[in-house]
Amino acid sequence: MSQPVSLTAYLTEAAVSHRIDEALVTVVQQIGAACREISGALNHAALAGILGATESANASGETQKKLDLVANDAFIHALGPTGVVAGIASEELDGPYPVPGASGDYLVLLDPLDGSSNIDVNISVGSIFSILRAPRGAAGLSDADFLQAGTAQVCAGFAVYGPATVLVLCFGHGVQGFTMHPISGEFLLTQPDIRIPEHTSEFAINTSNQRWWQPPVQRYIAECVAGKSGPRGRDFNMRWVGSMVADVYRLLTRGGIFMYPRDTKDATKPGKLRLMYEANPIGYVVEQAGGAASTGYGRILELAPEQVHQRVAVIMGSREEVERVASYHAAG
Ligand code: P6P
Repeated sequence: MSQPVSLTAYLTEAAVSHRIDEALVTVVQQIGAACREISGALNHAALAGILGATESANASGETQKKLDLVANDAFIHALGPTGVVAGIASEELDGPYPVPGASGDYLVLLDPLDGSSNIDVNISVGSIFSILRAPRGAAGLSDADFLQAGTAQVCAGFAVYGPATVLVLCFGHGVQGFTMHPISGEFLLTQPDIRIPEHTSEFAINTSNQRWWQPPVQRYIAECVAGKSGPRGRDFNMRWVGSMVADVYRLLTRGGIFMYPRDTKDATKPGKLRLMYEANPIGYVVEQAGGAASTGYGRILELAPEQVHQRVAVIMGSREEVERVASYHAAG
């Protein structure tokens, strides 16, 4: 079996074929380095005594795990010295972080450790990243510079720290999946040009929230659960990992629909997941793989952001199913 293409070799070729500038290549290589470091930290966490929670909470009011901060630091230490990242926004930072001394043109938005409630029970977690251009470079950087629609992303992707550590990467020219070699730590292209199957019989949703779902979601899930004798005429399967990256990697691989819809549990929140560093980057990947990413009422990537930690309803995956759910929302 020939040696798969390395991330470095892929980036070198993509720089030419997709005119990706050297600075952006550097940013992605450093994101890969941070993911490699985080993978190692997770493998050793129980032995190093860094499982468990800290005394602090993030801007969304969620208790921070020790590894949330380890992951956040890994990205800052990997990206800061490049000089090409003007600023970083992160789930773990109250506000955007202007990188000292940077002269760069890129902004990086991060969920450094997605699904961290799963860490202590040894279930897959991940890192999510979104890359935007800094509209005025580093000199004039302001918080508003981060508030760009998902369609403005120049690159996005995520890592899953599971049985294997994988990196999913997209520059707007298709979706590439890399697997980290457990010994060399090199990311090798194992899933080139990922396409989501349009047709699926698998849904992912936290059904403990069922009593708070709005009617279109109630209808869609009830029809899936009704199975062969119901209006869908076939049985469906359900999965819910509790880590968006793990559920999405599955649907990228074998199809499916992932849903964290708006519900009435807290009427002040439009959803649970964050727009800027969860829904937008993952939605960008899903769309590029031939799927769809909707709030139920519109395309996620076209939303005009109002603040960096804002939440959004998320319905994404196999195009056929997402369009069905959106049609139920349109019908009211
Ligand atoms: P719940 C993890 O905290 C996360 O942001 C996503 O990765 C995941 O899909 C979701 O929240 C899980 O939420 O309410 O099922 O614990």
